[in-house]
Amino acid sequence: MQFAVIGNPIHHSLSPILHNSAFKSLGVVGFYSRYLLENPENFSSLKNLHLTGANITVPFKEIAFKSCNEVFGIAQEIGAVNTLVFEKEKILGYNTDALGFYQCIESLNPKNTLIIGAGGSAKALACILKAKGISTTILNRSQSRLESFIALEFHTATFENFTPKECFDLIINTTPAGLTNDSLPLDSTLLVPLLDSTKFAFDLVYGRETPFLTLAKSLNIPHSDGKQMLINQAILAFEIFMESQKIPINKTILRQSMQTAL
Ligand code: DHK
Repeated sequence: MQFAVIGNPIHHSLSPILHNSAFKSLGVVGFYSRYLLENPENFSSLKNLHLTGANITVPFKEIAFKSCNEVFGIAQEIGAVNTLVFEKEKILGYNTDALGFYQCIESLNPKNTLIIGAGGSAKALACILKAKGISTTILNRSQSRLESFIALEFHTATFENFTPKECFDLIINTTPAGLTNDSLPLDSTLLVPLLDSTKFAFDLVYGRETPFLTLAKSLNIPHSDGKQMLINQAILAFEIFMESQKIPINKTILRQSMQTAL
């Protein structure tokens, strides 16, 4: 069985380490690699790779959604998938980012959250938070990207018109600010008071401390990067892959293996 994570760029992805470690620990014969897809128009050509399943990352989660014959669970509302199963005639789509994220913050029991950014990841987080009954506000630079959140009845604001009337239990940065540069996702005059009054700061970026997390740290706010979310979504995706092939697995071994792989 061959699997891959597909995106552009893709060289940074840690998914092969996670999944190949699970194959080894479970004694399942399978191999997971990275695949750089340069042109989104070639998305349908992925069928020719004869993969059993795949994970999809930036910027193809929405186009992957559209290429599916069937989409399951919360992915239907999100409009983006990160996990595909290739059947003979069909592509099945799932979103494990949403639950993978929620598992990270569940124990914090937040009543309200602020999401910075309005891309595909923000949508996944917003939808699962809503499904769990947690009030969520989306804050973004431009109005245009907020429209799909407004259609789903989220509270939204642009950086320009945001006047916070409440403290947020949890603030999440979903923008790539700090991934390839040293910028904050939001001007510090707005961000500092927001972070200073929150209970927890979460950044989806993993592998480096972003200025957003450095700021949270300097304000003594508990915080976390995106590493645990990456592990959680991979565990959930691996379970889907194995279920699709009717291969029973020991979930404790799977969890231990991925948890210690990075
Ligand atoms: C990144 C994501 O956002 C996930 O949705 C994919 C991946 C895997 C990565 O390998 O970086 O499933």
